[in-house]
Amino acid sequence: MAENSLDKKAIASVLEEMSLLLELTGANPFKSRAFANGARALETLEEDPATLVIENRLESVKGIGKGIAAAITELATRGSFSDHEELKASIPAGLLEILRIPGLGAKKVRALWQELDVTDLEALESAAKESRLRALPGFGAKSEAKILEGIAHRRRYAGRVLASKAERGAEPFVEMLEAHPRVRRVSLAGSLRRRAETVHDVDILVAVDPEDRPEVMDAFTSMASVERIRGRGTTKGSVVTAGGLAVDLRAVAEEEFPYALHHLTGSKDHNTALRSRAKAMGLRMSEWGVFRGEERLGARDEAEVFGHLGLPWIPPELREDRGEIETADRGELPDLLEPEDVRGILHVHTTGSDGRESLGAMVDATRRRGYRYLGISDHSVSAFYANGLDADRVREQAREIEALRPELGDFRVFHGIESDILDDGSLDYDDDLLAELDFVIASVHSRFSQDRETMTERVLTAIRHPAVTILGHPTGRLLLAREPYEIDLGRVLDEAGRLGVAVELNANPQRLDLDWRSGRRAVAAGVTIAIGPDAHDTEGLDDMRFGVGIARKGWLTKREVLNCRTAKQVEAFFRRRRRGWTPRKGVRMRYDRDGDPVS
Ligand code: DGT
Ligand code: CA
Ligand code: ZN
Repeated sequence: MAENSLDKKAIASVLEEMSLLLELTGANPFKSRAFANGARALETLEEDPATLVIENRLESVKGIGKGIAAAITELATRGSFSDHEELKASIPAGLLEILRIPGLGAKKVRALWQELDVTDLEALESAAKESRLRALPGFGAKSEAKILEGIAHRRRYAGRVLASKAERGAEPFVEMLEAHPRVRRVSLAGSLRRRAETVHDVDILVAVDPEDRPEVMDAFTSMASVERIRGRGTTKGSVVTAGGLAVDLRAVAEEEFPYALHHLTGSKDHNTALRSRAKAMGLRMSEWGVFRGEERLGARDEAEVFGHLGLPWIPPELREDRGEIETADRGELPDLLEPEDVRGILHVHTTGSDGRESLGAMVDATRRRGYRYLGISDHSVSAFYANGLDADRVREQAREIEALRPELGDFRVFHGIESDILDDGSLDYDDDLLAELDFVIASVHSRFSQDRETMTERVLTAIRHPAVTILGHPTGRLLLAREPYEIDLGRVLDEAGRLGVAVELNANPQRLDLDWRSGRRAVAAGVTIAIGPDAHDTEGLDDMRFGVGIARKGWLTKREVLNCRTAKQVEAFFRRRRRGWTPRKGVRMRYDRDGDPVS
């Protein structure tokens, strides 16, 4: 098959969209339904559609007729379907956005479009606010309110993507530009360079001589992943990739590069703060330079830009106007942790629970990446949806780890568990079993909607259990999908600091929880941070770098991060927490703030 062929899921989603587009344009309903049926048929198909194409068996599948078979063939071989592309180009792009608002199907969106000329979210919003929607059949005051709510919700998330996704999308562009003979310098800028957790678009800056810019812009806009060109001049290009990612390119002269890079990296608030500083020093700062009167002060790199303002270079992660300029001025910027400072990994899952790879495979992959130790933490028994381990299987896993030991040399495997925090804050096993483990990550995986006081007490109770060494993903957020649960995080951090319980910075790109905004608060509370990939396969181990990025953004140094320590130090950290604790057999205890059991 061609290299840009699509898989089953991707083909099904094009068919699904085709069905919607047809309905939107008011085409024959049978035709639209045929595509919807085709999508459903594919979803339940056990075989790879590519095989069916090769063997010419598509039409023998129930729900796939001649026309749909042709569409699937085109998608499976070329990676696109011309009718779909034409149809999509023929309607306002905003209609597909509107379709994502809950309660608005193709029929209603078509009415909005045809009757009220509503073709994007802004127009929809004003029409709803001005009570103009209720003139249409099927719309009323209630649906107007619901639509406004839907728009607000989408706005909160819309147009933003996970940094991990943006990074993947940006990579081919940066690589191409780095290899391009006319490009003198390249850098990512914007929120991606600042290592934000979600980004609106990708900003890339290049230094290119004026006469070479058209050629570089051509190369940029004709990249394979570009689906749409939003704008194209000689100094600025803007495209959208097939994955829906917006990528902007700015071209400047080499001598402007350091200033442009600083400007384009932002954040806007940081830039504004820095400009006021310049002003107070009798200078003027813009994206083109720092000026004393008419004179432009040259700079070869960003360090010299900051130098003109009497400051050391401030790492991009910190440029959020959260005190970095004052701290830099005092010469007290933290020595941010580096990826190489991380010595080991805590928090991975295996096929024991819901992981996709065996314990042995996870150990091997961790060693091969140069780490010195690994902490296994499968799900606990209450997490039935994740195939959590019962007590017998925990002990079986302990024996499995024991059996690996002879081959490990000085690589350490810590045996832990990710224990659910139950409704009342108790853990998921009896105390004697917890005591057999090297470490325990306690995490909330259920009842997210408890009120703030209940949730806070629940988590405080959990971390007061002497077996608990790490509090997992402390706010439970899923970026762009689920808000954090209500919790008094400050109180939790203070208690974790007092107890010597580490707090996780979950490095999974959809979590990145602890939020970087809480990093300095955690340090002030004396909390140790454990950066954990929460890996469910070996590839997931590579998510560590997102965790490191957020740790840096949270002003953390290697001193505060548990897994920057040696295996021996980590072991001592685990042990210290349990000192003076006498676990009792066959009981599940809760503990008060003094560490005394409560029943
Ligand atoms: P994003 O794209 O929303 O994830 O966040 P950024 O920070 O990448 O924002 P973007 O792409 O709109 O602009 C890139 C940088 O350009 C931004 O971080 C700072 C600079 N910038 C943009 N607009 C302004 C402005 O109005 N004033 C100042 N001082 N800087 C700006
Ligand atoms: Ca941006
Ligand atoms: Zn978890």
